Amino acid sequence: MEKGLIIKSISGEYSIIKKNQEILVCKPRGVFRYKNLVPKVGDIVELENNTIVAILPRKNELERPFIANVDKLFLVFSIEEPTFNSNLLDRILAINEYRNIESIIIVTKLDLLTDLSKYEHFFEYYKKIGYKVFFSDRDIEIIKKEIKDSIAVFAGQTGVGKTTLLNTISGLKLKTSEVSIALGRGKHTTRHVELVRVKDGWIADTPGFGIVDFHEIDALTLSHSFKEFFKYSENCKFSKCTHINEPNCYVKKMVEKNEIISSRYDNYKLFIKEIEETKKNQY
Ligand SMILES: Nc1nc2c(ncn2[C@@H]2O[C@H](COP(=O)(O)OP(=O)(O)O)[C@@H](O)[C@H]2O)c(=O)[nH]1
Ligand SMILES: [Mg+2]
Ligand SMILES: [Zn+2]
Repeated sequence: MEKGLIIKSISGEYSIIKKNQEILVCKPRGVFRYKNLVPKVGDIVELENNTIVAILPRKNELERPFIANVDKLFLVFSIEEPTFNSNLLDRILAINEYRNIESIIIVTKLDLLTDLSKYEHFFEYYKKIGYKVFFSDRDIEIIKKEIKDSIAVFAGQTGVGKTTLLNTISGLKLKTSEVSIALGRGKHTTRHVELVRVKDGWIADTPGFGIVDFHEIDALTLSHSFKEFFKYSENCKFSKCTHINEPNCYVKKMVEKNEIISSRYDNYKLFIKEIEETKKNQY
């Protein structure tokens, strides 16, 4: 049976690259529609006479962007234009921990700042707790290496510089947006997803971060989705400590000792509140 990787989908037609690098445009077998099976970019599929006859089991899948088998999610954040938002960063990191998808942070537009020291200290913390952090002005080669042999996705707010980065990395000349337009209203956010070849890997440029609320996540799960909190929680008095009001909480102690960066604990408390509010509204 022939196999291939879906690299693009346009209105029900899929571009599929085979092992021999040949690219075919195929449709799924009619029965897929009855089974409610929709092939996604990133899927490995089986082909018969230019028709998709089976989708191989997925390692993971996302709804927004509509993509499967993501190895690495690059979270692209600019320092300015748009202004860096730590709430959004901690939110997406936690959601990806929950979804079991590797997050890699890329920071752009450092040239818009004169004093970087505050941010360097801040991002050192994320490195310390186990995330890779790259800067677009100096780490292009490392980013390329990360993409090798992977399906990677660039996610981030409009205007942070995703397409600019993709062009630098791939040598393509995809259209970037003016900051004023990118940050303004009226720019359509497309759901179109396409994998672009970079060295021996694939990368998709996508608008936004997809799901950014905690509708599936409860307080305890959230506490486990903050990597370092989970590690420290071994030393909390209660095994199901959510690090809010419980006595003898080791996480709170680490916040007091500045071992945990305070912005991250503050964001955590806001998320816990958000989860509790959602729960209240459900009853
Ligand atoms: N100053 C500065 N501007 C940048 C940088 N990267 C991208 N831009 C600009 O930011 C705007 C939006 O970039 P774009 O790549 O379209 O962002 P996207 O919406 O995330 O794809 C464009 O005007 C880019 O030229 C950077 O590192 N520094
Ligand atoms: Mg773009
Ligand atoms: Zn605790």
